[in-house]
Amino acid sequence: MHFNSLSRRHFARIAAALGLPTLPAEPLRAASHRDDRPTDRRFPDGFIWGTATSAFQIEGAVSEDGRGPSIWDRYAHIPGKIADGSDADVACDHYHRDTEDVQLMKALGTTAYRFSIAWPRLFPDGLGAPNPKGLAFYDRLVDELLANGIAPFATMYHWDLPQALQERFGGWRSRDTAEVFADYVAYAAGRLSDRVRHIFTVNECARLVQLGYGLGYDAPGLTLPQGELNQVRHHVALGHGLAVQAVRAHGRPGTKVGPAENIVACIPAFDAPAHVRAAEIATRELNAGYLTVMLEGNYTDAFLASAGADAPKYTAEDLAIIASPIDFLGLNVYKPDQYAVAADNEAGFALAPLPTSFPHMYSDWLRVAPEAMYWSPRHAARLWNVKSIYITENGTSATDEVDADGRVWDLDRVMYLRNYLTQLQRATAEGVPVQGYFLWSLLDNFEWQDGFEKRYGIHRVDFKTQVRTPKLSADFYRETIRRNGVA
Ligand code: GCO
Repeated sequence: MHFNSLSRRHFARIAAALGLPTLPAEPLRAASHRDDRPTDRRFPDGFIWGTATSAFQIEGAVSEDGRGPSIWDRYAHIPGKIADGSDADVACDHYHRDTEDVQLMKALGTTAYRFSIAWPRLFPDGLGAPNPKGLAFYDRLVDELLANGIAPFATMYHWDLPQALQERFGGWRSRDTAEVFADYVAYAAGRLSDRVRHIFTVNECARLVQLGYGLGYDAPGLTLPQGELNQVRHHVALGHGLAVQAVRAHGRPGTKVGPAENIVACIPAFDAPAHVRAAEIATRELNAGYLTVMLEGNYTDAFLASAGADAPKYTAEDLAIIASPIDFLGLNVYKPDQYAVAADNEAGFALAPLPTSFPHMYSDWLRVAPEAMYWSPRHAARLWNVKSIYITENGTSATDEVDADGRVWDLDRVMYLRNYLTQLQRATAEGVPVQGYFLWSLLDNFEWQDGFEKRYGIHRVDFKTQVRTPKLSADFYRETIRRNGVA
């Protein structure tokens, strides 16, 4: 039997018999002794530390106060779509526990919170008459955050499209959805941006299109042919641009707006100039459908050539809308998507195959390579001269075993976070303009098609009792925030 296979309880008994110290039942507190090591691994003064969630994944109350159904409500109730057969009808019951959850954020020392607004709460049918009770929830949440010194950062679309729009327009297959999305954003920004000074338009265009309309994993569960898929992608990018313009026209002057995109992270195989340049070129090409067109105002020649007859149909005006100037770039960074090497081909790069033994975290897709957190914002800053970047998501699932005292010693999540944050600090120390970091996630929550099987929170949620319990990673994050440097 390998030593590591001993159960924690068995080890505790051995430790007690040998008089060895067993784990403290109480949370680990920052050591009181002075630490004389250099403090040069600090983040910039004023760096913003936050946590991130999304409406559908935490709120529950799916039929309360006039909320209409979303495509994810419908999808989660289709047998076989969700790994554990669960749904988000209750989730973390955040709709009724928002005040308690704000106190969890405050106890961490965070000064910002990234949440999403549920379109079907404000417009149960996606358009038409707004639902005042739906808006009232976000009014209360924003006021509670501000009363506790936490800046609200609101995402307008985190995949919960009103089901009525799926039925009326075919969702993002129709340009009309992009148009009514802008109307919803105009309404929300008009009523909240006096206090919500940072707005993200769309969360992860890339994933909602590829997994929702291409591979059929996410709602609405479609598997469209490439040409139609490219047109969906164009409509979502157009929705982003129209939303930017809606915030400019209807939001309080000075409201800042930008996307929150899961950048295709292209990492140099190793840090040699030729491979670094190859990774930059790869980043531009592999993000052509979203970030590149948003920041350059055109689809790349290679993107259009590879699409051929399946290329999206668009006008010059569309491109100008998509490239509406933004104030910041939100990047969701989890994993290395591609490793690039220099190549003397037309593309200027080649992609190295990822070995099957490449390490990953508890989710198979979540390959672990902390340097993704250094290169992704650095590429964005160098390629597109972006002046303000937020890491809008970073975190990992873990097995999160609960010990006899109800504690979760998620050392794997702490290892992941420590190493990614070390790479992020490396980037900021070199002048990459990252203004803040939002940890995914404040709470264990409904992880889309994984249901509640994959836990990403730094607070454990007992979904039977709704009790929230800080994990070791919450202690780690609190200490990192306290010192503005990696603990
Ligand atoms: C995403 C979404 C989140 C996920 C998180 C873990 O990036 O896929 O924004 O809603 O829950 O990333 O997969």
